[in-house]
Amino acid sequence: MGTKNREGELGLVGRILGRSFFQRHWRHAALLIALVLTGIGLFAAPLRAALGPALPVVQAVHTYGGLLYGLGLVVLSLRLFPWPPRGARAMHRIAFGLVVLLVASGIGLLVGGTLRGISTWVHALAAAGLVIYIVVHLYEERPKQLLARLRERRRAARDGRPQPGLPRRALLRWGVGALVAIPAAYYLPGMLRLGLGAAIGGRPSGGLSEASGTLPGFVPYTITNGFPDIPVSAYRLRVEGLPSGRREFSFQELTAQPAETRRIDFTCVTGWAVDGVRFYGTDLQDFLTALGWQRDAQPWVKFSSGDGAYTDSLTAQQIARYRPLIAWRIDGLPLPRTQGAPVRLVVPGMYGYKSVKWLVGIGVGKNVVMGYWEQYGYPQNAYLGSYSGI
Ligand SMILES: Nc1nc2c(c(=O)[nH]1)N[C@H]1C(S)=C(S)[C@@H](COP(=O)(O)O)O[C@H]1N2
Ligand SMILES: [Mo]
Repeated sequence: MGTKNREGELGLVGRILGRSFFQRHWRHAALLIALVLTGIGLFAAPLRAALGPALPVVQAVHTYGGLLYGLGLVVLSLRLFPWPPRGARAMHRIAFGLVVLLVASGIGLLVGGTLRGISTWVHALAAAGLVIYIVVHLYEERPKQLLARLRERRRAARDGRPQPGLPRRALLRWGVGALVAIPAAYYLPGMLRLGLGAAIGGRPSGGLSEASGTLPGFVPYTITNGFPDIPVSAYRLRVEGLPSGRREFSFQELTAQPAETRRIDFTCVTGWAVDGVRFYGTDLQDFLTALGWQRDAQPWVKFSSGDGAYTDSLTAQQIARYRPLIAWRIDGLPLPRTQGAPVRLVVPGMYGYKSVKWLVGIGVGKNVVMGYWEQYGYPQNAYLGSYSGI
């Protein structure tokens, strides 16, 4: 199929999407770029924080925009099979393939369950590939052209002739290119690590990954600049608000408590998940109850981190239902520093952001204390599925 008759051959689909869908390449590009930018916004923790209450809107744009785009593309490619038309450059064919992978893995992320693992790394790798394609494609117009035009303008000004305009299209392209390239370049290594880590590393086979000190598959978040280094000998867990007053536990005292293993699917709202992780520690509800916690009079429990910034909270009902663990081992090993050493909270059945790392404080009380991510619009009740999507 040649390219010149495409518009006519589009028929109904063409009329729905706009007759000049292909000619008006920019309409198509703008949609794709909006998807990439919202995707970066969802992927990057500092951007998620900056988005605050706008986050669900960004999420909706990304999810539904992606689905619409994907459906449009499938309809078009069926109608015009093979699409892109024969003769299209290899680079565009590859980009088309990447978009198909993104849509398929995006649907996989929405479906979740066992599809989530593979969908996460396919989505991350295809997104990284597509971003590279977009940037290369936008910069195909060589700067030589612009430089020649600038020289021409200077000459015209000197000779008193009217100056030719700047190639606005090229400037626009470069502007858009920078808009995509700068955040993408910053987050590309993270995307690749997420994709390749899951593809190559798979599930941990009992050992910590040497390079990062983090279990394969996990993305070790921190809202501060680094990972606190809390030696076991200096560690203290402070429990406040109890009728019997404040209590303090050393690592030895804490790990002498009755302990058990919970096997959970650790899931982050950003899409990655590590299935079947074993955490070992003491049951939060039993621990607090033994200290005299009055559940009805003190229905809120607040957790704070040794990083000095991260907090979260749970209600007594949530604790009774999800049975969180105060954990010090993961998959049979001491917690790595990046993942909350020496002690973290683990809330099975809730998104990862409830699982406070470097846990140094627990406070019980009458009133709600909003956690770090909740202040930015994430649900307090973060049971899996409460935050649909990617
Ligand atoms: N102190 C602290 N705890 C934290 C976070 C953080 O940034 N700081 N990130 C949370 C989020 S969003 C997730 S998904 C998990 C990540 O756990 P991991 O580092 O073991 O992968 O930790 C949670 N606990
Ligand atoms: Mo997370």
